[in-house]
Amino acid sequence: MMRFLTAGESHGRALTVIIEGMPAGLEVDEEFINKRLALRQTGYGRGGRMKIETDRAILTGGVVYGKTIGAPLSFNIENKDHKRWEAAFNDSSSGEVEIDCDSKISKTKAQVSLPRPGHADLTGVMKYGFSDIRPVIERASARETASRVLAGSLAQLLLKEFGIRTYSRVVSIGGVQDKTEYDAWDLEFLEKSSLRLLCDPKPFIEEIDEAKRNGDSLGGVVEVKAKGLIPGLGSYVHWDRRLDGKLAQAVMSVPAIKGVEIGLGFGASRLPGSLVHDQIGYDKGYFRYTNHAGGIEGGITNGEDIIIRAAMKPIPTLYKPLKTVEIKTHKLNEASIERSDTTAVTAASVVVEAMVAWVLAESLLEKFGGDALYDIKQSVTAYLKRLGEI
Ligand code: EPS
Repeated sequence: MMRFLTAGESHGRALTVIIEGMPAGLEVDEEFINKRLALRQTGYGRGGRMKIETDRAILTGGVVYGKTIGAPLSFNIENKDHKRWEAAFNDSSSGEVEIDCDSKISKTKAQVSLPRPGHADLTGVMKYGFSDIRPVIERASARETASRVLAGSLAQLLLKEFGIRTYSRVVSIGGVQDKTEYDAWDLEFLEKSSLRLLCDPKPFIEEIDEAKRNGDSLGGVVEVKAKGLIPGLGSYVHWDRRLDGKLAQAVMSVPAIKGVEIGLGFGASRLPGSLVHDQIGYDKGYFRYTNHAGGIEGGITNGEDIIIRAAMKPIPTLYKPLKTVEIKTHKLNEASIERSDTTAVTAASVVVEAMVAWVLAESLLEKFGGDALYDIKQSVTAYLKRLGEI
């Protein structure tokens, strides 16, 4: 079984990732991993923090001679901003210490007592019994998504060995939408786009600038595509083995994601069956004339591309704050302002792709599992022979 655990706070010393279940013999391409981490840091509309951090994977276990050895893999990602927060983390006065932030709020106490609507601030304080929101912010922060991209990049390296590749793009930010169809992706254009868009970014940049001027924030929609799928990953035999269900859970677990669609998604509910279901053809293997199902039928990959979209809500920190209640006095007030991004939809596209890659790698190992990459390749070859695909 594959799984990964993450630890670490947004301004703590480092993030830690432990990845279990990777077969032995996989080449760990650190340059690729670091490229994915760097990609997550991009995107017009991010705040000051990304100028401080340069996320890099520090390998601490599980690799010998550049390859996995079947043991857990472990990595750290340094938080450069920790320097500024070290005193607060060691502070026994629980948040009275001042932090020198390089943002609009120059000196601030670590302590936070005005929960931001839409954030984990209030639910976290209630659940864990804190008298200060700081401990909640630190772990609930989307900084943790750097760890997910790291784990996802290992999954991508494994998938590549089987010819399976994942891609991601931004579909909309706020009210501005890219109308490009999923089968018209220009990957070269996409890789050069600062917002991970397939179209002209100008209206998107204007939308972000306006939100920033208004002290507001923006959400959006991202889309992930996986190509080269082996038919037969996932299963219909039990609810927790359905691949669409697993993907939805993994994608929904990304902070701020509020909706997930596969293939036509909600659109399928508005059309008759004759326009929804993908007709079947055969040419040295089965294929579908369309891909409205988004590559999954009966909870199982059918070999077509997986298409999955996720809707991200706007970031809860607003420079023009919403109403809230102070947690000690219960007096009405305005929510706290933490340094934040106007939008992070571009980053979310990379994170969602990482989670999709993770679930696909997990499903691949579930079907063809083995301790060594060589054994898994043998199983896949035998299976594809049985299907008549090789
Ligand atoms: C985040 C707040 C900001 C973001 C952060 C997520 O960080 P800070 O509080 O240090 O300004 O930049 O995102 C990251 C650090 C990251 O790596 O993506 C939050 O509250 O979720």
